[in-house]
Amino acid sequence: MADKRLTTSVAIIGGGPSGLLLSQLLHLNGIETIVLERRSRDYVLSRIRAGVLESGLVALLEEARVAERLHREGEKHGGVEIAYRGESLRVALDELTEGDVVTVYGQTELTRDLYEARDAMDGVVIHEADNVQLHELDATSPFVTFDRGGETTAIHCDFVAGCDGFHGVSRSMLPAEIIRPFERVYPFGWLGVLSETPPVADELIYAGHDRGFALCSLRSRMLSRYYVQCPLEDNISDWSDDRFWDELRSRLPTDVANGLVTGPSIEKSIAPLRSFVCEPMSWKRLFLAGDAAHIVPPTGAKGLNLAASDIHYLFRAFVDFYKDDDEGGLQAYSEKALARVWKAERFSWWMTQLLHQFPESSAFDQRIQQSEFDYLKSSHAAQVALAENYVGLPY
Ligand code: RFL
Ligand code: PHB
Repeated sequence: MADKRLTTSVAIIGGGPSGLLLSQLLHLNGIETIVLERRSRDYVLSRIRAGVLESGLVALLEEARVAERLHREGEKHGGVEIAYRGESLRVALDELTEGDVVTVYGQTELTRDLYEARDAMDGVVIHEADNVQLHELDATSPFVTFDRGGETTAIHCDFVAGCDGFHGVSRSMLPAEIIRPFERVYPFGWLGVLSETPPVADELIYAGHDRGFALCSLRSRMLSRYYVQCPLEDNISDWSDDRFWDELRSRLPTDVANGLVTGPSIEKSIAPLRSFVCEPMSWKRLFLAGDAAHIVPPTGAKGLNLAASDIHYLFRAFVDFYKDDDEGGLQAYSEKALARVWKAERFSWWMTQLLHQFPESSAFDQRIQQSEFDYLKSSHAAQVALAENYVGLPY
């Protein structure tokens, strides 16, 4: 039995970007939500993750009225560089896509903006909610329970949005007989370093090299984000700052490596790489969005952007339901979201195949990878395909 009872329209599990954005958009449309987050706010804001935003996500943040700082501090990038075994290609995103660009702005900052917007509207976000459980999702009035400060609370609602990331509880509520998971686990991870140094280049550089993949990214003119592919078994303690910088340098084109400014790392972490899709993305009164439903390897910069397109479809479906009594959007949600998800899965898988060293790769695989890059370098059509996927396919 619960000690306390709350009611809302949509209970949202997870206070990451998906959950906060959904909550903000619904609130602006007069629909009540309660967000339940397992961690503290500081913990959520200490996670360093995505950095590249598609224009569809930027438009959604504008609609959510949280884009002011992003427009002030974010950087618009009209190109990215792809380097491969000593050769380089700049892909002119804007020219190849009739003017579309990406915006470089950290997920941490975006999440902070969303929290501030939720605070300003007195949105309810409950942190450190333990033992979150979902009940009676197949009835018209489901409820969610959680423990906090020695008390159990029940939230009665119309719908539950599972925005609780890959390791959340929501996905496990889909019955075994209807859920179909699709997965590829890659035999390596990414070691990421954040440093208060000027970025080595104005645009992102993705580099494929015999020693493995490397990425030069940034957060601002004085904050750089770099990654190198590393074995899955590696620990952070295996990687001193010096070892990281030496490894990064060895994988970059010489002129880039020579310009690299190094400094102490202010964050260092290892992330495994995975492709994953859960079909369907909804069941009865439960709707999954973001990493709760799918994971992409970060090579295509698509994870956060896919979370945004899910939220775009889901929030509109809820508005149709509450304003016009129209359930069509909710019924079509899974199919609509999955159509876009699979295209981003394909692109992320392709970028990963193109630029990483796979331990099991044969001489044949190596030649195919080289010819993939050669084709990209020589073909306008191949560059258009990369550009239109990188800036984001339409919603
Ligand atoms: P999140 O961010 O994981 O948030 C889920 C939240 O749910 C909470 N939670 C629970 N709350 C209550 N009860 C439970 N039982 C719960 N279980 C979990 C968690 O604490 C968390 O706060 O998922 P969300 O909101 O769907 O957002 C997805 C994005 O975070 C993710 O896709 C991106 O970060 C992926 N990603 C990138 N995406 C991009 O679009 N562009 C990029 O450049 C990019 N780079 C990256 C990335 C992810 C990376 N890592 C570390 C995986 C680079 C890296 C290195
Ligand atoms: C980042 O800046 O963290 C970042 C950028 C591009 C990616 C992945 C991560 O593809």
